[in-house]
Amino acid sequence: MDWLLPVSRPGETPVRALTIAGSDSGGGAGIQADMRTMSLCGVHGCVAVAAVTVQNSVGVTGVHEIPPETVAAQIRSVVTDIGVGAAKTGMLSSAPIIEAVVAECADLGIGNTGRGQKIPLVVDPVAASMHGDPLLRSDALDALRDLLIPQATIVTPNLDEVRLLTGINVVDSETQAHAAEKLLELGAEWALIKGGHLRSSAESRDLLTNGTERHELTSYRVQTGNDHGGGDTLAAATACALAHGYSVPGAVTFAKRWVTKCLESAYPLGAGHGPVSPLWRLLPLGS
Ligand code: PXL
Repeated sequence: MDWLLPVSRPGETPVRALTIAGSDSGGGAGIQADMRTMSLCGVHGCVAVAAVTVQNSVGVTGVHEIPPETVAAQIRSVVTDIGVGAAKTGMLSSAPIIEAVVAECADLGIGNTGRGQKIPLVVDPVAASMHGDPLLRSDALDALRDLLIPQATIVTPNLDEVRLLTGINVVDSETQAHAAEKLLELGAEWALIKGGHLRSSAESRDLLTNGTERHELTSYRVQTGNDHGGGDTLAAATACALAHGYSVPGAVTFAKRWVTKCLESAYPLGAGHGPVSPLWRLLPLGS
């Protein structure tokens, strides 16, 4: 377990990270998944809630958006007092919320701001739940593509989100590389194109590139129907490692191992899809 992130001593202030995302009342994805992973990675998680979903293991039946100025105020409040080593975005729901997040982050030095000193920003471009319920308004796609992606230190779409953002249907390594190029053209510093939804392959083969470096990250595919919150967990673990000062390839390598363990520990919940789980971390190491 020497791959795990270092943990602070009791009483010592831990490394901090910020999630700007939606709440999942079922506790499987969104802010709840981010906070679980941050806590069990030993990172203090701060939160800017962008939307509240009414949700269980079967689906999403309601969305209540937080006023954009309140989302921005949460970000400013924690960054200017507590300080964060990295931030991540998840469900942002609407164009006005995306615009407020982008402006606030730019002002606080979060993400690609065009200025020197910056706090890394992981953009998980959440568009829909695994049940197919929308988590992003259709008129917010342009804001996501044109405003938020250019601010990303790394963008971590699933293959449905890749299709939405680039129009490319990833079916093999060639289309995976093409999609990565497109996301870099949109302005992201790094793109991670997951192989997780390529159901035909026995392995999960993700491509991570910044246009100069190219990393193929392979892990075996964990067969489970309980993978709710998997993308959130990967992005949150990446943010945790970036907050610790890891390079982007180092952070994603850590996050892949983390999410694989969480997929192995996923459990059934309710009548639908259960969540990936970082609770394995509470077991004695090595068990
Ligand atoms: O897993 C993506 C996601 C992110 N955020 C919220 C969600 C979901 C999926 O359901 O509900 C709030």
